[in-house]
Amino acid sequence: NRHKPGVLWLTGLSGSGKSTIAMEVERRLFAKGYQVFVLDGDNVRQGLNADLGFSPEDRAENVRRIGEVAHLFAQAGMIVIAAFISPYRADRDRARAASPGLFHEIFVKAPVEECQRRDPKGLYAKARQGGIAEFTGVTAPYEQPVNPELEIDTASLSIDEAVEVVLRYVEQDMQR
Ligand code: GGZ
Repeated sequence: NRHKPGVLWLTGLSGSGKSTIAMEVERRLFAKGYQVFVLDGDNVRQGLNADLGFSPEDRAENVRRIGEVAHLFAQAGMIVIAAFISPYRADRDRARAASPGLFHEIFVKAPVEECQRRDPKGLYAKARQGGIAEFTGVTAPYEQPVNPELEIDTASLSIDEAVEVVLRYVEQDMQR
């Protein structure tokens, strides 16, 4: 294949659109013959990281393991799309260091007020009522990326437009 391997690391709040964008980018790249695979909470927190919760320490370990797994996939020649809140800058920087030269940080940006309005799983409401401890954006911090390779404002872009931005990036920056 003509594409380079790499890790597209999507970071952002719950409800920002990370997983939706990741799945659609995967579908579109796969249709073009790319070797691509999504890592997200659904396939990682159920299995590999089923022992981890949401304390700062557990999130750090969650992101550390995902960073290592993403690097293994990239070594196998794949484009990995990792979609995790990954709220701590230091944890993301460690994931970057695990995939030297292969890491692309994509900030999926939406104000917390917008994510609360969307609240597709009712988690923000539950968190505000005290039903979820340490919920990102409510009772736990989110540290915005400083110099991400890409920033996608999902409050002003549709999902389709956001997907196009990522596809354009892959076509411009990840070709051999
Ligand atoms: C944040 C939580 C929490 C807490 C459960 N804080 O929107 P979702 O439901 O489907 O995605 C969120 C997911 C976050 O897991 P990550 O592995 O991406 O987090 S991190 O990178 O910070 O380790 C949310 C759900 O898990 N969830 N409890 N307290 N999100």
